[in-house]
Amino acid sequence: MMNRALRNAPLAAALLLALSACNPAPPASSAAATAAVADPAAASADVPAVDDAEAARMAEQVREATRHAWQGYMQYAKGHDDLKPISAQPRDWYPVPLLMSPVDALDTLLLLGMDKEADEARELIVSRLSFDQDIEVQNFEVTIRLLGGLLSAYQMTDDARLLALADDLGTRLSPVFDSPTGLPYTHVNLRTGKTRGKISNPAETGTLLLEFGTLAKLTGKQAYYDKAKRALVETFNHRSKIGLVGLNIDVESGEWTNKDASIAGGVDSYYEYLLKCWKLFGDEDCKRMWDESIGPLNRYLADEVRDGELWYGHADMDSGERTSTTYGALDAFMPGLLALGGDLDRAKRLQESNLKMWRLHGIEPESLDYAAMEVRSPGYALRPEIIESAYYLHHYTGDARYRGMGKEFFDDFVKHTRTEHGFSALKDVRSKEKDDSMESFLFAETFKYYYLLFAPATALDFDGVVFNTEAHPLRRTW
Ligand code: DMJ
Repeated sequence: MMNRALRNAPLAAALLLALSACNPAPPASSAAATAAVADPAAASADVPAVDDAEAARMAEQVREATRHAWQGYMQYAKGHDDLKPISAQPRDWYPVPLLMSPVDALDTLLLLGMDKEADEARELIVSRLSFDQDIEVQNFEVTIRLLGGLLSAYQMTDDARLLALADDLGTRLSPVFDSPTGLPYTHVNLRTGKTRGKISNPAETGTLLLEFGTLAKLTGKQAYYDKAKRALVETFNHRSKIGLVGLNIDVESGEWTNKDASIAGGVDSYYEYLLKCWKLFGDEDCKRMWDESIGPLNRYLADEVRDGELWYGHADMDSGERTSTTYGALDAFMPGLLALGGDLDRAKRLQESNLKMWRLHGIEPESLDYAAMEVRSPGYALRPEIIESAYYLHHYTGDARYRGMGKEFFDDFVKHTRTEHGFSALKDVRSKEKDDSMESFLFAETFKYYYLLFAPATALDFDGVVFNTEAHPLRRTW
């Protein structure tokens, strides 16, 4: 299938330029795997067969689904943050909407070649979005969704208004870094700069450098990079003697208030950014921190059950003792990160566990006890991580098995979550009872990763970009 974005969008043209200088050389094993591409026709028998023609049909189905959700948003929630997909009502995070869905969606609409919808999103953003608001926002979510989305959309369109919005937002968020440790407070008032929230977590303190660093490079304001890097380094510096971080940390004292170590929500993207900040900026400190962190993760959190099934559970950050055998939809990003880091063996094995988790009820739960194979938290929030991992593995191995998994995931996803006006989260994956929620990461991530999994490799210059944790591709132009 010809991707219209390749012909039309300035972004796509830019992405297709030779950007191989963007990333430091990939780890040897992933480079080797890329070269030794498996037979693309040889999908395993237990997942649907997806040849190139079927992949093209799937990519088209993803575009249709994206259009369906976008039209629902435009008809019933235009100018607000999100659409409630059952009641067809808008939902806002704060007293003033910050256009979460349009900002999260814009680069996806461009990549999918949906030019009319992309124009609608961009017009909403430039005409209605203002950060001069007397509202207190969560730094982490606003950074990964809005700052990340504005920056990637700017790089794709060259529309200077998007960079100006990003710069204004970066300035208004920056007071969060003014803590005694340099670890950011969780919330800030966009107009007054007043901060709040001293109990944070590694994901919130350590998932900022891709966005603030890119903003620094594009504006020449180095302070953005330095503040966010200090937050990442301080998170790393507070690791335990055995090299793990916990779940909650006091940003004023630097004391851990919850010592649960895992790759789950609250921690997940901290590890992601250690590796990706090296990939995007070539920052050797990030590489060193990643290299020192992945060993402890594999030593203390990786777990094998039954006949060699690989999972990642929870452990005490000081002793390394196992504290629980839970894993869920958020943890499912880990195969993708392992693949990006060059560990294809663990990546492949963990993605098989992801598939097993999905198949337990025909769609994945928020949390599962993998030892007992019992659901612990039954919701499904339309999350993207399991598809993200399939995409990375397909990229690095060329194995059609990962497109087969993707087809199974997508077919189940549509069957259980599609509504008249969009796609709804599930309250319970066992009963498939729907929840009236459609988070903006459906646009930013879930549809984007589905599309990229099925589209030709030329749809995006994978080696020329680094995805932030909200799947906004950031391109090294410096
Ligand atoms: C997204 O906002 C980001 O991927 C974040 O890192 C984790 N949660 C959601 C998607 O599940």
